[in-house]
Amino acid sequence: MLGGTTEASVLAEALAARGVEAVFSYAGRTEAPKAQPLPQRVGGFGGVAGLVEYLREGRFTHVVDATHPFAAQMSRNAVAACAEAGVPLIALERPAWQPGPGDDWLRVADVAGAVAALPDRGARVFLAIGKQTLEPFAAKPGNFYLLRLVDPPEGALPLPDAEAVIARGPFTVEGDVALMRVHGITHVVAKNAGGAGAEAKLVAARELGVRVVMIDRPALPARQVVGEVGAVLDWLGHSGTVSAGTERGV
Ligand code: 3Y8
Ligand code: NAP
Repeated sequence: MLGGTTEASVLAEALAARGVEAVFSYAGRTEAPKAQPLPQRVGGFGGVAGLVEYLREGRFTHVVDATHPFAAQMSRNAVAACAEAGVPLIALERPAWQPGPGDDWLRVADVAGAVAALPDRGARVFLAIGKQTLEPFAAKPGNFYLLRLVDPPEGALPLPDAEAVIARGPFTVEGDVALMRVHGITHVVAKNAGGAGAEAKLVAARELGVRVVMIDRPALPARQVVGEVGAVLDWLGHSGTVSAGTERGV
C-alpha cells in the first residue's frame, strides 16, 4: 500500500489485524515518519518502470493507493504501473472539503492561483501547505508568511518576511485558533486535502473570520476510488475475516 495519510494508517491497522501480508510504502519526505504495524519501505520506486519491477519481484496481487490527493505523480504512476504489471489497483481517498455557512473561501486551481489571489503586500498569510510549494509565494514578498512544516527547514526560508512553526498533524481547532490569533493572520492558504487531519485551520478561519484561499485538487487519471477502509477490505476479500494472509497487498 502507498501510504502517508491518516487513512493509510487506519488501513494499515486493519490489514495487520487481519493478518494480511502487506507492505506500507513511504516516499521518505519526512525525517521520522510514523511507524506502521506492517513491514515498511521508504523512498521512490524509480518511476513507473521501477514500480512495475517492484510489483513483479514482490509478486504483489493488489495495490492500494492511500496517498494524499495532492500526491498526483505517485497516483498517476500507480495507475500506469498497475496496468502494465496487470495488478489490480484501488484508491482510498477522502472527500474534498466543501465551504459551509460562515466560510469566506476563494477557490483557486493551483499554487499560482493562490499567489495571484493574495494581496500584493500587507497581508499576514498562514501558508499551511507544507514546504514543497513555497517558492512561488516569493513573488509577493510584501506579505508576512507563517509556515507550518513537518521538519525544520534546511537553510534559509525562501520568503523574506516569514516564520516557521514545526508541527506534524493532526491539528486541533483550539491550537489553530491560538496560532492564527497570536500571528494576526488575515489569510489562510490550504490545499483541499479533505480529511480531519488538516481541517482544524478551516474551522479556526471560520471562527476568526479569516479568508481561506483553497487550492483545488489536481486532476487524476480514472481509477477505482473508495472512501472507506471497509470498502478496501471488501475489495481485498478480507472484510470481517481473519485469514493467514496468502496474498500480498501493497
Ligand atoms: C511523509 C508521514 C498519519 C498521517 C498524518 C492527513 C493528515 C497529518 C495534515 C497543515 C497541513 C500538508 C503536509 C499534512 C497533513 C496528516 C498526515 C498530513 C499537511 C506526514 C508524513 C509525510 C508527510 C509529507 C508531507 C508533505 C506536505 C504534506 C505537511 C509522517 C506527516 C501540508 C499537506 O516537509 C515536507 O517535505 C512535507 C511534505 C508532502 C506537503 C508539501 O507539499 O510539503 N505532507 N506528511 C510521507 C511519505 O514520506 O510518504 O511523517 O508520519 C503525513 C500527514 N500529513 O499517519 O497520521 O492525512 O492529511 N501534510 C496538506 O494537507 O496540505 C499539513 O499544516 O495544516
Ligand atoms: P508526489 O509528488 O505525487 O510523488 C513524487 C514521487 O515521490 C513519486 O513519483 C514517487 O517516486 C515518490 N513517492 C510519492 N509517494 C510515495 C510513496 N507513498 N511511496 C513511495 N514513493 C512515493 O508525492 P508527494 O506529494 O511528494 O507526497 C509524498 C508522500 O507524502 C506520499 O506518501 C503522500 O501520501 C504524503 N503526503 C503528501 C501530501 C501532499 O500535500 N502532497 C500531504 C500529506 C501526505 P518514484 O517516481 O521514484 O517512484
